[in-house]
Amino acid sequence: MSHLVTRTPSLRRAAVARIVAVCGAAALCMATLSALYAITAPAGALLGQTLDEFAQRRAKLRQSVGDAVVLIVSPRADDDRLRYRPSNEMVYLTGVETPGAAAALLPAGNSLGSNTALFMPGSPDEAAEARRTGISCVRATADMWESIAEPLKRAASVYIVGPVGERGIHTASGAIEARIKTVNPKAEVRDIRRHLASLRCVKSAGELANIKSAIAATMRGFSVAAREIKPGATELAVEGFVLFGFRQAGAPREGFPAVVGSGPNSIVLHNDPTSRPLEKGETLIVDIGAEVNCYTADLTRTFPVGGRFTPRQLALYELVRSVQTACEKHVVAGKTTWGEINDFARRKFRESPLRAAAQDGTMHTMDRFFVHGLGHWLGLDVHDVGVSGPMPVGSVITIEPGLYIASESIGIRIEDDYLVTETGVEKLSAALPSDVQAIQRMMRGR
Ligand SMILES: [Mn+2]
Repeated sequence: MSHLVTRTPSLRRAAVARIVAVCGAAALCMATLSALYAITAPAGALLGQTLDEFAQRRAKLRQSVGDAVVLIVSPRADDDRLRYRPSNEMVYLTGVETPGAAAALLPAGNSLGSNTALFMPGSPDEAAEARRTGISCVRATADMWESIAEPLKRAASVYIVGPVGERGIHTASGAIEARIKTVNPKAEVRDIRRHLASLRCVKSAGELANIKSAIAATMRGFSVAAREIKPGATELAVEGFVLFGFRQAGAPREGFPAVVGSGPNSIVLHNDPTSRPLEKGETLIVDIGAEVNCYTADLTRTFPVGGRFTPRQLALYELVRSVQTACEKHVVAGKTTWGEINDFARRKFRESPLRAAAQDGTMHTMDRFFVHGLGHWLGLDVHDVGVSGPMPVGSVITIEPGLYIASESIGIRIEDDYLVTETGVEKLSAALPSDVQAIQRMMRGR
């Protein structure tokens, strides 16, 4: 269930050796090594986190909902085409990945004699996973409604995941809401996600370690794929090499579908890779994120097909890099909001002396070609939940300026992942450089 954390030390050494073999610069190797060694998880850990981390989250959530009952139900694995992904709420609060498992947070003095009850579908393996959570009250999911009937009847409010009321009628949460109403018609059913969002925004030590592991696996994807970026290769093939690198590093899933776009497709923000062959002189955007222990990375690099940017591409590339650097320095925890830093990035693009043509031929300052938000929260989701106000210390963000000039078929984006700290930001993906020389080295496989 846990991935990188369950590797044996010798396997991990082998992975390190492979990464050393593909690294050129000594600085890159050292940073990569430390990122990999950070994967080591504490004893008794679940999904790379201590049992105490999960218990603290449940206690904080309990504080924010008072005497209400919180009921979290994981989806069942009923889709045989997609790899199962447990619900964020379940893994965040309990570390349990079992399909169809459920958890209830209950007010004190309830008939189960525990603040938390775990409900498992019932095989011996699943019982073993339940024991690893440290939650002592474990029942079968078949008995869930009967088990929580007494606390449900007493509850004025019950929180569930998902839309409630009219909006939830045709969803799984609608069925859960209806079931709650049959037990307690007077209970007010509410959505728990807003309460969880402010908790999830600030990362614990284990969550941060998972994001660093996801970044290390994503870097592996870049180093494998960069060598294959050459005229005649296709976007789909580049995606395949990216996924090969992810799996080699132990990441079982991606946090989002890989974006691989060349030439005219580099203008398309979420370009699904196609069989279009790459052509010399084009830019290629590779925006990828491996998932480790349910946490994802989100990194973008732009490569020159054929190994060299044209002077025009280079000027645009350096502008995007300089805007990213300026934005990194601009973040002040407790003060900077997304709205404000977006305005700041836009102003930086506008101040550049560069100009480009819109498709109607009119010339514009570069802010016209920065067509998306500067970044987002990162965590269990690639566009993670967060707070609406200033960025708190301990939150994790992306900073991803880009330029998309359709009239020249040039798309450029650079994206890195950052921890917001007391003194600014820590670049978690610093081991994957974005200067032109480093990009070219990566493409040469060094
Ligand atoms: Mn992103």
